[in-house]
Amino acid sequence: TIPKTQTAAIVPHLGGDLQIKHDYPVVQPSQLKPGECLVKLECTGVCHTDLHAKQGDWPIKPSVPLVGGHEGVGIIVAVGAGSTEADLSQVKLGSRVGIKWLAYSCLMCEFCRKGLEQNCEKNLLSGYTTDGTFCQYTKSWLSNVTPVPDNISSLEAASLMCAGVTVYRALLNSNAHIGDWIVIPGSGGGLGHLAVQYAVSMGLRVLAIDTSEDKKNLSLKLGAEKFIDFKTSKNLVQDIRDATDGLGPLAAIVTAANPDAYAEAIDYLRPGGTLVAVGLPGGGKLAADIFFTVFKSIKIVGSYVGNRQDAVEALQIASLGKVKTFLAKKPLSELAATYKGMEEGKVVGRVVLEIPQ
Ligand code: 8ID
Ligand code: ZN
Repeated sequence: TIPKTQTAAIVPHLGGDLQIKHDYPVVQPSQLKPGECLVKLECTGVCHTDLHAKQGDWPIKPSVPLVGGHEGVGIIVAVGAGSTEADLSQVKLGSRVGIKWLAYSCLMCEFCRKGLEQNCEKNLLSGYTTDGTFCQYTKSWLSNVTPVPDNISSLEAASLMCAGVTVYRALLNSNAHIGDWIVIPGSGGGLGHLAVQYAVSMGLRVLAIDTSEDKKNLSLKLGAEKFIDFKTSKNLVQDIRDATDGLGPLAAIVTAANPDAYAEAIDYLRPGGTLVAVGLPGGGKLAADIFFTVFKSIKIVGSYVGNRQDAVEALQIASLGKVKTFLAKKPLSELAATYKGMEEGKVVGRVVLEIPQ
């Protein structure tokens, strides 16, 4: 039976403090429309995006009261009456599924037809414009949840739903090929540590950039060939070039929530190289030197999460044992402390919260 109320972490208003509520309403099965489902969550990753949402520091604001979270894994416990055979062709009642940032996209518009579901004008964003995964039960959409392969635990699958999908798509957008050098600023964080692994499994050579011994050790353990500490480097451009055959990396996948991490990319990239913008510091500006962008034939690409197929592929690669989330498991009640750790740059890899059952 589905309870009427649940425990949920709520941000009551923009920039407000997080509250754990025990009487937040549960969407009842009878309220589900065709194509919708109710997911009983087991766990959820905490993405830096959730912190941006809580702080309201992006130009597009989240809806409040906000139930954040968009890296959830759980079981479909109810399906909207009238859901079609097509709705139920990939998942059904009882399926273990992942909930990603893109909770809903119409699948019919020009952007959806082109595979740019991220840019669907009717989209709903989990933990931003529709209730997310920092709760026990959340409404989702059969067309957009992702089936989780049996051999990946829910804890390990959770962060693949945002961090994993996003960096997998970003690497595809980088056009880097086997044997190419790429640089990953933010390599010790949630997105970055997964980016290192997807990159290595693509045959890329990884120069990792972050700060602290822990993040250095993790980056190297996960397959980065070299590491540079951005806080201690005296000349980052020179150090990056020196570390990559003197010519610079073919691509930079910037996963840091910090505009500084973008600042010198045009200078250190190899001619013909690609800057892939992933990290989303609120209000950040890309200051690219036009002359050298042209003169070096540089490409600048924005990469925004991934579509349904990207999610399936990102999980598939993990299912083959090539990528594993480095995570600290904590209770939902630790969400506020996790945000604090993230602000201070102390979270290595990901924090994944267990949902009270
Ligand atoms: O679709 C997208 N583009 C997408 C999807 C998901 C998340 C974008 N994001 C955004 C988030 O909103 C956030 O702005 O990516 C950014 C990183 O998210 P995250 O990986 O969840 O954050 P984290 O775990 O805090 O890791 C960030 C790492 O960056 C390092 C930090 O030390 C940390 O390890 N870092 C920073 I801050 N400044 C750096 C710098 N100048 C840096 N590393 C290298 N150089
Ligand atoms: Zn995210």
